[in-house]
Amino acid sequence: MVFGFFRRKRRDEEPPKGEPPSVKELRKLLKEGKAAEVVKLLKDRHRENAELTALYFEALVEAGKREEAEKLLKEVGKENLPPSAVAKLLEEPKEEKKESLLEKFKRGLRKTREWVGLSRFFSSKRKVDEEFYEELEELLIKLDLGVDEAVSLVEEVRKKGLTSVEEVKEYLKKRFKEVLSGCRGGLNLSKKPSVILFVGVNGSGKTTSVGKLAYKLTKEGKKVLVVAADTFRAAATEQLKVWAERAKADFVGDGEGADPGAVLYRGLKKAFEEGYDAVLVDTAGRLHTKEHLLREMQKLVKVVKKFDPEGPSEVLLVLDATIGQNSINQAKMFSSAVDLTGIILTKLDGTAKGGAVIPICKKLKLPVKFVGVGEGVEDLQPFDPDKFVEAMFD
Ligand SMILES: Nc1nc2c(ncn2[C@@H]2O[C@H](COP(=O)(O)OP(=O)(O)OP(=O)(O)O)[C@@H](O)[C@H]2O)c(=O)[nH]1
Ligand SMILES: [Mg+2]
Repeated sequence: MVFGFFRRKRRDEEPPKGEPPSVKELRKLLKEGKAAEVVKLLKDRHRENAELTALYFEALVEAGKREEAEKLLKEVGKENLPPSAVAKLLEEPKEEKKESLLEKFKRGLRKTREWVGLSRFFSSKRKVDEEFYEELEELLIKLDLGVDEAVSLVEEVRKKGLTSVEEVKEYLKKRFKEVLSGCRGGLNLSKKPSVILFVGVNGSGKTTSVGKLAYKLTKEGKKVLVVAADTFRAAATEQLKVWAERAKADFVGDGEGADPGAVLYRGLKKAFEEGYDAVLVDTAGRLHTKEHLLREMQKLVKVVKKFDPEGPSEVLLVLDATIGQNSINQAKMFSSAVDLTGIILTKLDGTAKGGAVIPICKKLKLPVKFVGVGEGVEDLQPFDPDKFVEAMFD
């Protein structure tokens, strides 16, 4: 009843029916931060005249109703809308909607879950019999766990004599978490500046990962320099520059055909003289030959050693998760030339081979420092084995 009273009281305060709030009143509401209310009030009225349309647009932007604001912008054109509100709409990063780490992994591993049918398999009410074990083995192979690994894991489960599907699921989760916990590892940023080289074959996601990491670090308040030591591919420098701008990081690059060692030298000189916290170095993914590429990486490490005799703080191998277990060969190739300190596994969102993390982790014995779960600036996430496994199954 009390509720009814207040409702009635509020209604009494509103302007009498038939007299909609004036532009002045609506502006006042907007100023008071009641954008959502203005949106409601103008929902059916904003086409009446240009002033109301402009006001409605402002309210949509303020209320964070991006999609509707974008639609209106397209419909009426920016010349008919308040420039400050248009600027605000265009400026705001699209992915403001905050996702938790688990949600990000879940989104990233959607294909792994759906294509491989993990959640379907484990949610079914079925008996744990021979047929079940056979299917489980197939499933694990599809996950790109590797045939040997899949067979031995199923053997292990069989020996446990588990009787329900739920128990098997929990057992596998536990085992996956155990394996992956050995690959946990944070970024080493103990030096000032910490020099981080990104290496990997072409298309694996180096440049994108440099950009995302730069964004993450500048957001944490760090002074970040991005260096374009991929001078082989046309447009590589330009691509990285765009990322650096997006990340609000400083940038050093000379463009196509420059000597990558010289670019890196210039970048490091600046970073050591001007007190940067981190230097992120993008490198080429393809040169004339594989030998040439590996020698190039060695040269870059030597340049870093001129500034820091201990060498780079991190040499991160960027691997494309869609190639699954094949990445193990790539890792062997790069580690024959330089000392890798960790892995960034990209494109987890685009693959059903999310399970490949397990053999990669087991065989390479390198920490997985980050995983890429999309092309957005915030789609690089620290690798959390427990959350990762949960996201894989649920
Ligand atoms: N879906 C998805 N796409 C990604 C991810 N990371 C990178 N990409 C895409 O993969 C493509 C290649 O990424 P780049 O960062 O240019 O790869 P690179 O290793 O720098 O390639 P090169 O410069 O040719 O050696 C781009 O289209 C990226 O947008 C990710 O985590 N998820
Ligand atoms: Mg690149």
